[in-house]
Amino acid sequence: METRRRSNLITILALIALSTVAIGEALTPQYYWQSCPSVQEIVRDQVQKKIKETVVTIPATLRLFFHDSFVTGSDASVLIASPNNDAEKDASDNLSLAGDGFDTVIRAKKAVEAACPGVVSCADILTMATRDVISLSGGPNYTVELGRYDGMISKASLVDGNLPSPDFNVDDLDSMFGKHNLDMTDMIALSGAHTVGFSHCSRFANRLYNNDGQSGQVDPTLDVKYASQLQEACPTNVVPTIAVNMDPFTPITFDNVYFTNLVNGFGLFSSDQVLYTDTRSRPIVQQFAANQSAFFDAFVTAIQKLGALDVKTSADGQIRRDCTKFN
Ligand code: HEM
Ligand SMILES: *[C@@H]1O[C@H](CO)[C@@H](O)[C@H](O)[C@H]1NC(C)=O
Ligand SMILES: *[C@@H]1O[C@H](CO)[C@@H](O)[C@H](O)[C@H]1NC(C)=O
Ligand SMILES: CC(=O)N[C@H]1CO[C@H](CO)[C@@H](O)[C@@H]1O
Repeated sequence: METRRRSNLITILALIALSTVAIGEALTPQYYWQSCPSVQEIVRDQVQKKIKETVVTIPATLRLFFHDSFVTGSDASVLIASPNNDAEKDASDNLSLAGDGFDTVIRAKKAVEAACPGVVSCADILTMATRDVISLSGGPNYTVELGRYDGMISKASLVDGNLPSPDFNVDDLDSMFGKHNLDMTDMIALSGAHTVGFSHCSRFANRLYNNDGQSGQVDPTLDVKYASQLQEACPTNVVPTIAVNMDPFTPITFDNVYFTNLVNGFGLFSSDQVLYTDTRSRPIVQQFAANQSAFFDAFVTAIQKLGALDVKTSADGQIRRDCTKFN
């Protein structure tokens, strides 16, 4: 009796402690209101300047945020540079991460440090910069939750098996996104990020020349004319540096054309096109193709979930001085 009462009390105290931590460390849009009131304007200004130099900034930053969040959470672990080439960014899946995404965060961090040194995390700067590239390219402008700490672990080996592959089917995609509590709608909306940016030929060449492992076979779900245009852009003896727009119609605008592309057979990866060919995901693709606001609403919900994955706190993180190095 006595023991049970004591253990109940311990349970209650433990619950209070847990909820205090959760509330104390919860992300909030107001996180820097006192410590760095103009952080959002400073970041947006840097992002805008960088986009004027090169539009590659837009897809590069967005993809960097995705890769960071899916591997050990939204904690800027992907930014760490390693002398031994064994950090997260050195993993083979990261080979194609464009340097302009890294550069955007590094520049914004420098400007933020000049105004309020030592208080804003690189993870929050990447989150703000991602919102900015989306809203500055025609996409939704949404409120970002802030208060992330920067992670203390960055390993190439942790990337393996944690990023989706362009030959995934709907079950593969759903199970990988589901591990992060992202449902089918979240997964489809986030795939809409492929409305901007480039892909190297090697990531989809099998659909042009060797579909289902059959030599000479073209993926029948590809629009015929698009398939031959892609074959022209990506000859079989292709040099690995060639890349094509993922949305051939509006490649630098964040819009719902990605989804109308899927309806018309213009999905670049089979992981894109299966969202339309699979009857379980097709209704959502059709809805996003017909209604851009519906896509934007779902995208904002999903990307906010992405930014809340495995967030670090003062207990297991730090505010990095240099985004590419642990303090
Ligand atoms: C659904 C599963 C996904 C797969 C299989 C996938 C795969 C890929 C691949 C293979 C590339 C081309 C890389 C290259 O060759 O340069 C790419 C590019 C890109 N991905 Fe994804 N991705 C997925 C989801 C996402 C998500 C959720 C986002 C962001 C929210 C995203 C954002 C991007 C962007 C913006 C690019 C263009 C990068 C650039 O131009 O530098 N992707 N993706
Ligand atoms: C997004 O909203 C903020 C706050 O209202 C505003 O200052 C900013 O200019 C907006 N960005 C775009 C690209 O419209
Ligand atoms: C489009 O989606 C928006 C936002 O989800 C919704 O409010 C609106 O009713 C939809 N429009 C149509 C024509 O279905
Ligand atoms: C942008 C970037 O840092 N890419 C790196 C990805 O991994 C390769 C292989 O280790 C590096 O050479 C790249 O610099």
